[in-house]
Amino acid sequence: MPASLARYPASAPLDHLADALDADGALIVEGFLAPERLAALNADFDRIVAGLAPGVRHPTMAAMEEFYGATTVRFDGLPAKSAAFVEVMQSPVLTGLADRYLLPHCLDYLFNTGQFIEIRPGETAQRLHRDEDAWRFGPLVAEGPRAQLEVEAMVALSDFTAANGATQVVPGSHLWPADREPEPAEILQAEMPAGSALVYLGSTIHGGGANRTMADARRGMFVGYVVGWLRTEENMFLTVPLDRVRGFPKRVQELLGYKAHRAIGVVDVGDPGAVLDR
Ligand SMILES: O=C(O)CCC(=O)C(=O)O
Ligand SMILES: [Fe+2]
Repeated sequence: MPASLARYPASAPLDHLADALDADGALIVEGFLAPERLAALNADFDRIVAGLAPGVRHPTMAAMEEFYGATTVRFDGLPAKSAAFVEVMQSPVLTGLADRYLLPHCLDYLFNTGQFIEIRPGETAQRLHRDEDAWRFGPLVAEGPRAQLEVEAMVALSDFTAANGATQVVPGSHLWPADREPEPAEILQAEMPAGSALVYLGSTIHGGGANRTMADARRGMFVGYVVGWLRTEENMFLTVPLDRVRGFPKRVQELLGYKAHRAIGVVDVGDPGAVLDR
């Protein structure tokens, strides 16, 4: 296991990023956001976060409420809330990696969820997990080596430090059997400056860190893609109003679900994109 996560500039060849992801299941892309885009995202989100309380506002079950944190502010629907976010969704680094890891297993992938995640002082460490476990329902999904389902990034919108809740990651865990638990020495933290991104696979063990500071909120943004035959975690059809979708580039419309995966996701047994012309 490496003592630290591999770090590459956003301009690095995709092959180098993929080599690191193959080996460790995670890496840090430095300078993922240009400074102007980082500032635009923070300005868009500042307006929203000011009016939101921490914790889950409409819980579905106690386990998820605990998972999402008591002093963490989270919201989704980001494509409708920030034009800069719509640009991030089309990032050549993330879509290039999604092409590489997901297209072998599907006709096209979908945008799974975008989440603003601000871990505030006093938050405890999130349970370590694999994001792809969202789709693991007992015997329905086999254990062991399997197709990659997700490519994801946790983008730092503020500096991520060990003390303020930088994401915990277990390099190499994307290759482990499902029941292997990490030893404390196998868990690293993705410390990185604002604008950098932790890129990882759906099979990599990770979790939000504890915020042990008095006043330093850790602000991150989750951006993830999933094979097109799974139901997305975020219900994009409800979080992004149709009128906003109509104004997006065609590729973004497709990523939000306005494209059929063969017989899945159809409208009137045909192309769901047709509803955008109505
Ligand atoms: O906030 C973080 O650093 C990670 C959050 C996470 O892994 C999740 O909510 O699934
Ligand atoms: Fe996660």
